[in-house]
Amino acid sequence: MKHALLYPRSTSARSVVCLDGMWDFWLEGIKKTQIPVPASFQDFFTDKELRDYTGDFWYEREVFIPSEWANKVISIRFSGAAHRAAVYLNGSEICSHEGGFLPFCADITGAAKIGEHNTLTVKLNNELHEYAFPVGRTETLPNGKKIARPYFDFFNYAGLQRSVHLVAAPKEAVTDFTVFYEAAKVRYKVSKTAGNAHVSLTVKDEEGVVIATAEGAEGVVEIPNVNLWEVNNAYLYTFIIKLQRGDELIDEWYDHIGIRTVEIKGTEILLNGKPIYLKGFGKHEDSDIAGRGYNPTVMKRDFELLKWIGANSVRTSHYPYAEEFYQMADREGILVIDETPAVGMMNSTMNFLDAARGPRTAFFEKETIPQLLEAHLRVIEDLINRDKNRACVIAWCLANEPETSDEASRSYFEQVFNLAHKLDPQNRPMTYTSIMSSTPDKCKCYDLCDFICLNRYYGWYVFGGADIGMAEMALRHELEQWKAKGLNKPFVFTEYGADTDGGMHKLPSVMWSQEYQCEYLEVQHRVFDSYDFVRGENVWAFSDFATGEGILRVNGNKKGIFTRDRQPKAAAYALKKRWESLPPDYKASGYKEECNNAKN
Ligand code: GCB
Repeated sequence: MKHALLYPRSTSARSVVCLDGMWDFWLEGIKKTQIPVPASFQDFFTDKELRDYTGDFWYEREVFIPSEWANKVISIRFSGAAHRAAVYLNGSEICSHEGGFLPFCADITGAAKIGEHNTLTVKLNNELHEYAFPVGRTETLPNGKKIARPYFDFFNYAGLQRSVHLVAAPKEAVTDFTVFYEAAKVRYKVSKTAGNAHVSLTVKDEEGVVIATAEGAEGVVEIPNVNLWEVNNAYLYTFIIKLQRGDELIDEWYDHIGIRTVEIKGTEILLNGKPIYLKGFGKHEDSDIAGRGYNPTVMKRDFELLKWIGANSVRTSHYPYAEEFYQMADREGILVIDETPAVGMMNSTMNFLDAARGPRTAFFEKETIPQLLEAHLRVIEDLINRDKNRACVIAWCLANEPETSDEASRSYFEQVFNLAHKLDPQNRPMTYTSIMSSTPDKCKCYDLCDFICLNRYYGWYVFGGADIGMAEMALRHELEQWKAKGLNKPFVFTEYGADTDGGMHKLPSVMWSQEYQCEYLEVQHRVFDSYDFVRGENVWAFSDFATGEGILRVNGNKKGIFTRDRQPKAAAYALKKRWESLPPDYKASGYKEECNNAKN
């Protein structure tokens, strides 16, 4: 059944049926209705109670299983069902799954009525816990209302937010495919179910011409005159894996794969051996009405905006995105820092504020930690397994803003990093994003990171508005402390930003005005530009997004450089100007020498 975890693709040996569309939907207290999949359930309804609903809810639809599938292994594949799911076919439970951001599948071969309609029911639950991701808790108020208290700053969207597929595959099937490379030499490994079928690999170029072949489940294919995958200039080969017995085709699956290397040397991030400077954003899967639902129209617009503004990178804050996002990043040549759903690892409903104030919450001393660690290791395995062949993925971000100032976080993260290093066949750089209270003197885990990612809000949560001059001093002071450590690693600002009302102008600036967002960014960039080891800037955030309600959020988080409907704020033009003027290898040692030579 593991074969169904591979991205669902129809071939001459496999059939895939997409189950997206209208499904029946109900929860306690509302009449059965229909809602679309994929989407979050919360933003369709006009009733506030429904939007904030916390607990179990159900999706159901009829699924026809064709009689031609009688000899196949039939699975249902969920690209993501948030936050936990139990799946039933014709009333019998066939599987359950914890976690909303990674795919899982269930074998329904035995339970399915072939050549008939079957009833597929999914019971979902969106409660938050301290032992599951994303971390939070669920409270029952004195008035009896159950409510989710996220320890993170995004709306607790849930539902069948990604596509659902039926997959019919042969009994002897490819279950996994892995590539790793030394430039043009591609090592590959095919895993399959039991059986004696012969494995072969064919590689086609973008014109569909076969340029290399290999035999056997494991080996090396040499790509002649390789077109490397580059930023904004992607090249994807098609790798076709076949299982054959004599002339009979048993199974076939393919993937589009870019060839590139990524490594860190000293303070440089190298792509294909050349230094790169990251320019881009932390993002959310978030749009009007669809919520966190996979939304190809919005995704397309986002990639166009990324290109327009001169960005080259995105962090998938704060969870793995839909698989189609990485496929598009692969095609467009956008670099991705791929993040696990490990967010909220601080005992607070406002960790972004506490980040600035730095209270100790002893999160890693909680009794829920062993169970949370288990969940963490599982998502790392599932994430790396899902995205390991994506050229766009240049690094793994193993957590967002954990309380690493706590001594107890050390042994936790040693285990997290060890597993991730062991699992990634391409040995990509690993990191986590560091919260403001994890200053160089307090952080217990930074040395585990191959590059250091700072989320910093000097000029917003601390020293905002009239105090912005102090913000520059404080940021410089912190960077001096990091410098004094002599880490010889790249630093990337993975978050910095200021909430901004897309309609507000004010001269002189005040916080929340578009002018202030521009001034804030100017200060940060002036500081980044004076430190050689700063090798990337990912602004928080790409666009405004939904959060829970509260006195710090005006209908969501407004730190977007674009509004929620993806129109530019004034800062977008300032960023475009800056990013288009920075050379791709900004700050590279070779680049500096060239500049000096040009001056002399
Ligand atoms: C952070 C969090 C992010 C928040 C952001 C903010 O540190 O990582 O999820 O949205 O700050 O705007 O406060």
